[in-house]
Amino acid sequence: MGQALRKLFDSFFGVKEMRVVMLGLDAAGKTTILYKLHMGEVLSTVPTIGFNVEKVQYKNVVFTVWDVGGQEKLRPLWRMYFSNTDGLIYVVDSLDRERIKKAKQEFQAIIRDPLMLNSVILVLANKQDLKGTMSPMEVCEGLGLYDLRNRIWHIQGTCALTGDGLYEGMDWLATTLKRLQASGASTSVAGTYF
Ligand SMILES: Nc1nc2c(ncn2[C@@H]2O[C@H](COP(=O)(O)OP(=O)(O)OP(=O)(O)O)[C@@H](O)[C@H]2O)c(=O)[nH]1
Ligand SMILES: [Mg+2]
Repeated sequence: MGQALRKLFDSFFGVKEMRVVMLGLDAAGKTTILYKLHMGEVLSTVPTIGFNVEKVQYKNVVFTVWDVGGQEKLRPLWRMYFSNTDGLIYVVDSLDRERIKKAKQEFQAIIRDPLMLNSVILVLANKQDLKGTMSPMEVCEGLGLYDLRNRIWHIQGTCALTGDGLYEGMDWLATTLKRLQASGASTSVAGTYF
């Protein structure tokens, strides 16, 4: 189908395209999540140097998801992916209590960046299958989500290996972005979590 015809077809059926950037410390599970969403499979991953990008369709929203490597030396490059971003997916390894402060510091720097002020925020408290993990509520406290003002955010517990919670998270993102687009509003409500 030609590009113009595809656009007409998509707008007729209400298909929206959204750009999402997925960030988080190294080994949080970002690449595993991307391919679980894209292919429905768990691929064996190596630490990402650079980025992966895939289209993920959920209901009538097509997300272009950028998954960017989270190693310390790569984090200064995150900013390169901030422009025109509708949503941030921030992935946390919920077992990694030692680095929750670091995860908070990086998270707060991202969301305060001028290019990210209008992005809605989905936090995935990943690896919920492991024993001794922080609950989504603990991750919420750890990142300082409760203190955010004038931002739209949501936290979701996930297990990338089984896919648990991933579709609930994408559902929130799709519904929220569509609602915002329809109202032409910018971000100005408090968060939700479960
Ligand atoms: N038990 C468990 N392991 C997971 C889960 N998600 C990811 N992993 C494992 O965590 C490790 C790191 O996953 P990646 O997806 O490569 O992590 P990443 O966030 O992309 O890391 P970088 O590319 O270095 O930023 C892999 O061994 C995954 O199999 C999960 O929900 N539960
Ligand atoms: Mg990766």
